[in-house]
Amino acid sequence: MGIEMDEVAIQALPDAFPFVPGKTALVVIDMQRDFIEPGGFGAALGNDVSRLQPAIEPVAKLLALFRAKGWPIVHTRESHLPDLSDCPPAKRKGKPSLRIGDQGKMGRILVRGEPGNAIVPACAPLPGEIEIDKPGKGAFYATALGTILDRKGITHLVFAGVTTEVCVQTSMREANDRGYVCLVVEEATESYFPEYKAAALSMIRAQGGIVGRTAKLADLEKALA
Ligand code: C5J
Repeated sequence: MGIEMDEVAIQALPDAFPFVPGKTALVVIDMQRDFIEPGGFGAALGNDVSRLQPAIEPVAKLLALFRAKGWPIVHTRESHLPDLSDCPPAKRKGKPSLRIGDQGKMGRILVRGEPGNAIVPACAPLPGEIEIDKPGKGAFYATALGTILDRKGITHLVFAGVTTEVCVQTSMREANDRGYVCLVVEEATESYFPEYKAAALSMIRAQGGIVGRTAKLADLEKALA
């Protein structure tokens, strides 16, 4: 059972995020070796994977905070079945040095169960935490996430993970459409492109927080201490 507190207003942009203990889950998107370490999918697409590494420590801090309170945690992995039956042909198009399903330095690229598909050790799930393997960018598409959150009575989501403008933003938009009140923690998300991270955070907070809010990790930690 988590520690119950009254609703807490977290300083955020464009306005305060109403954190409701017992109804708020942390969703950590795709902190996988395939995106963050050399030799995986991110690198095969020509990206400088070192750019994602600054998110590791803030994500670990968020995990520690939620674990200390006993609040729900969701980890996602972008992954495909070994026979790629859940990978649309369009997703294997383009000219990366390695395509989804090809053999890379950390096993088959973006394939479920391969070493590269695992979450980096500093952010690894603990027993009892929710793990979602997702074939798409969004965490709700073709997964049981919505059903699991409904059963737990979750109405508010705090997002972290990589990459800001792809899987984090897509998942947050899916959540927003489903009625969840959403927050993304700024230091706990990264992009291969700093300008895209800045733009994604700016889009999220635009128009009165049209899909959610953004907050600094320190403001979350201070308010929830
Ligand atoms: C990408 C992701 N960038 N997790 N996936 O393909 O953002």
